Amino acid sequence: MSGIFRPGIYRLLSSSLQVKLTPCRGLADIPTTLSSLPTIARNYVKEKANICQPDDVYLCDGSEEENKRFLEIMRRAGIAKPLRKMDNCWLVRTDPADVARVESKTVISTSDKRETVPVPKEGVKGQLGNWLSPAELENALRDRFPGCMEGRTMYIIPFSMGPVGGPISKVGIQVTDSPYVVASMRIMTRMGKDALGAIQGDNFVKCLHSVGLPFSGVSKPLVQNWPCNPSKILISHIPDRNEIASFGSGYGGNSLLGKKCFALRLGSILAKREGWLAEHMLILGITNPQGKKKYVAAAFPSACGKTNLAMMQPTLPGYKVECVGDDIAWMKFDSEGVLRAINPEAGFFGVAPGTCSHTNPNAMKTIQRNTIFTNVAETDDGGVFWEGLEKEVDTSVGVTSWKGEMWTPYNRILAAHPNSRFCAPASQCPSMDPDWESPAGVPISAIIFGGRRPAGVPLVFEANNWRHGVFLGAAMRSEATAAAEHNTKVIMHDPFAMRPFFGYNFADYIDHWLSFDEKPGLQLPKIFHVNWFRKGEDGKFMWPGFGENCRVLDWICRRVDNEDCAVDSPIGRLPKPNALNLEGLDSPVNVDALFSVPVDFWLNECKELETYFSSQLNRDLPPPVAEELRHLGERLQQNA
Ligand code: GTP
Ligand code: SPV
Ligand code: MN
Repeated sequence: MSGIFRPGIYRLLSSSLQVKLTPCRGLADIPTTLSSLPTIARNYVKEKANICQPDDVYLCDGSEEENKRFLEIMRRAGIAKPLRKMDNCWLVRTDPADVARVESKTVISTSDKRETVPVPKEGVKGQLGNWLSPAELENALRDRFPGCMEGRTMYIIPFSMGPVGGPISKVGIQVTDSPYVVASMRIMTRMGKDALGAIQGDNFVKCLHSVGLPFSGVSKPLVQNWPCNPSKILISHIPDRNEIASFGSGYGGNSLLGKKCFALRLGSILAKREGWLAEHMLILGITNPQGKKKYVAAAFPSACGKTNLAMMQPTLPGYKVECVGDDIAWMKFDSEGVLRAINPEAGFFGVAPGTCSHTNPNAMKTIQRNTIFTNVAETDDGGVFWEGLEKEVDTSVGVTSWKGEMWTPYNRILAAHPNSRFCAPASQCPSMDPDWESPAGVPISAIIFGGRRPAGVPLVFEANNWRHGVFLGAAMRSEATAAAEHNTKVIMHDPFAMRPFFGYNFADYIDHWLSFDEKPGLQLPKIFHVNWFRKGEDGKFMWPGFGENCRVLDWICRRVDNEDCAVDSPIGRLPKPNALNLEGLDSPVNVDALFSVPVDFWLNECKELETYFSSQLNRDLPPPVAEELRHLGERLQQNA
């Protein structure tokens, strides 16, 4: 490939591999060496530097001191602003054209298309991932990366997903030209020297990222000082080479490549190959007043409540909820047949709006220091603000919106972008589980699926068995949110909360989940479905949610212990009357309405699922799922 690109920068190819950083970039006189990189890693970095033509190359050690320098560089460049009211907290505002994941520009490239996406019915556009042929991808990369880092520094980030050296953990190297990405990766992953020590041979995932705007290519002023190249965004995955290449966006899931790209898309492929699960799930531990503790994992689509549930402060007296992870779970059955889960991340990249001391006190405590805020509003006294903080922030001091406009409670503009985020170290969360960094993971007793369903779907129900539970995952639907580029309020299919994150053909993914049913000796977790978002005729949520969700977790744990507190319904097992502990609720809930299973609604849901499966998966649909759908229809007919 090298012949295609401009010749490499000589310093990189010099025998000593000493790279001196240019003073104008702010890292004056700090020599860095690539010789500590193992050969394959070094060759990868050299190859990418050759292509991208950065001014400098800098290998990150992950130290506190280094981090300070990066933040200072960003401050001087006007990319990040210190929030003086808080402790080492920073505000970053992006170009409004770069505020969320871009699913339409996210692709996976394999030689066999069917390996990556199901074949939809003729004339139907597939919604389960975007495939690109290797030749098309090569053209797309060649059109973007050559020279793209001109005038910038290329940072090399060795990182580990999961505790360094753990049996379930994996390592990666990300090269990027964004100091924002470096500072964020330092929070979200175990980054630096230790991770570098775990890189051997080609055991690492290769991640290339560029904001896609060479210095000399900047012809007009940057919007909010945020370099990006929205019209050329491409987030690509090459499973056969364990490679990721992302161009044009600096935002979250597009640029922090350890997260969705590695831990979910490539992760799910590795998981399938090696017999484990890489899922878009939170992990939490719940202890009841008798001191009995259980861990559960829950998959909700983006911006549907994972972080809030993971950090919840239970309202029921005597209960304790502790957080292992808020977004991603890597889970493996151990030699005893117990499903063990780790959180591969080290930080939270959480939705800011809606977060407040009432809904998520643990998050509020977590984000008071060492936190990077993106696209939130700023108060004149150096604090942060967003929708949901009206009662606890003094806005009379003046508020500047995420776009830099003057905000007042009356001028009808948004203070924060709906997908604005905080990026904070997990270790700062007061409710972290003592075992959250246990390399072997925590034992999972229940798996929960859920989504935003304004109508028809009860607060909680239990799957009849593993196979039915897999069907529930495949049948997940949810109102769209601001986490990606979709219009809100549309009810979208989001199977397993993984629709944007499947690394391979969804039909094979279902088969993988089903396969655990046939393996002897596994202690399969019970599977549940929850919905915090059912609305009444008044348009208001029927369930108070947040800390009150512990009542649902309590019922789930009692079912795991086989307590006789459930009753059959056509869609699965519902709590028996009075089985859900509602004692001490602030205001009464309409239990009948919250748990009703309207037959017409569900018959319609069956029809919708039938259309979805047959149009999207067509002949790839695993027969057990088709059968579960048929059985659901039959049970509903018997109740009609
Ligand atoms: P990603 O980080 O995008 O994966 O999102 P997430 O699944 O972690 O969602 P998060 O917990 O950040 O919640 C998203 C939004 O839903 C926030 O505005 C929350 O305030 C709101 N939310 C979370 N839990 C509940 C709940 O139990 N009830 C209600 N009504 N809203 C909730
Ligand atoms: C999600 O969208 O599910 C997120 C945020 O967790 S991002 O990191 O941008 O993907
Ligand atoms: Mn998420």
